[in-house]
Amino acid sequence: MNVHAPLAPCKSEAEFAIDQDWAGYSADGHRVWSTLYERQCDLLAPRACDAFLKGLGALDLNSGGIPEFAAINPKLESLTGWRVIAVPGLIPDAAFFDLLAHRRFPAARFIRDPRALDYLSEPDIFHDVFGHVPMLTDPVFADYMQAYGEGGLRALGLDHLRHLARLYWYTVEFGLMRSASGLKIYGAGIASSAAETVFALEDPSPNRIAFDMLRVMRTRYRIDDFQQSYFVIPSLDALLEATLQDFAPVYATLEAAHDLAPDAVTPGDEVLTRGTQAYAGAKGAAAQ
Ligand code: HBI
Ligand code: FE
Repeated sequence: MNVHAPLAPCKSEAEFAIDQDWAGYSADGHRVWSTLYERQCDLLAPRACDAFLKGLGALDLNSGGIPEFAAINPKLESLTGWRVIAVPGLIPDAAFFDLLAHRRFPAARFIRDPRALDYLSEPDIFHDVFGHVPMLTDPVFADYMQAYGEGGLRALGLDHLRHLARLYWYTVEFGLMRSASGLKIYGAGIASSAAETVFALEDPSPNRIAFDMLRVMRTRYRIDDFQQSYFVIPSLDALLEATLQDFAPVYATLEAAHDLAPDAVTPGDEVLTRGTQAYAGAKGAAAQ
């Protein structure tokens, strides 16, 4: 990818991009960002992967509270050709995949309420920008995200969207990675959550299982609480390589394979940690 090539026009950007309206943020909104930013930087320093920390250092995401996309995009584009665009909220899958395929990351522009720092009904700008954008400065992950978008566009016509969504969920959102100093975080859903940053690495409750493309695509996920299983990649290169394979045989196998529950452990798994599921059990009991 020649990062200096002009970005191809993208119809979904024309259709869904809105103005970030940075001048419209309140002092409270900027304060919420800075509070979340400082808390997560402390928690992630020993827990995030090198690519995330390097990306955070390369981008100035807290100079005056909420970052202005027009101010961070030149640096991001110079590193990997990616840019962040403001969108009204969750957009249709086809548009989402089209944006990723053109190295445009769609981000919400609203920030959460100061009275609900730890609860989100849908991704806000802190999740989308602090959680996702630092990894987009890494050339290998940047290629993975574009390959994911291209794969998503192909999957749309093949009725395999739910499998692609699981791949996104268990890597881009909730992925863990091996490192010389233990497991590290690269998933945005973890990196933007104070409690899950600690839970994902240190709590005995969840399973931690070596990443396998087919296994991840068969595994259902929770959207309303901490994950019951986390999948661990050996490296970003390995993740990219897994995505550049021909998916046809994977899809053929998926046709004949039944889905797996979020807490499942199967005989073929390389289990790093077999979780107690105590957290989910206690929550489940409480939910009755
Ligand atoms: N839209 N803005 C936005 N952000 C997302 O993360 C997003 C989306 N639409 C669809 C979507 N994610 C999911 O279907 C992905 O798992 C594919
Ligand atoms: Fe996200």
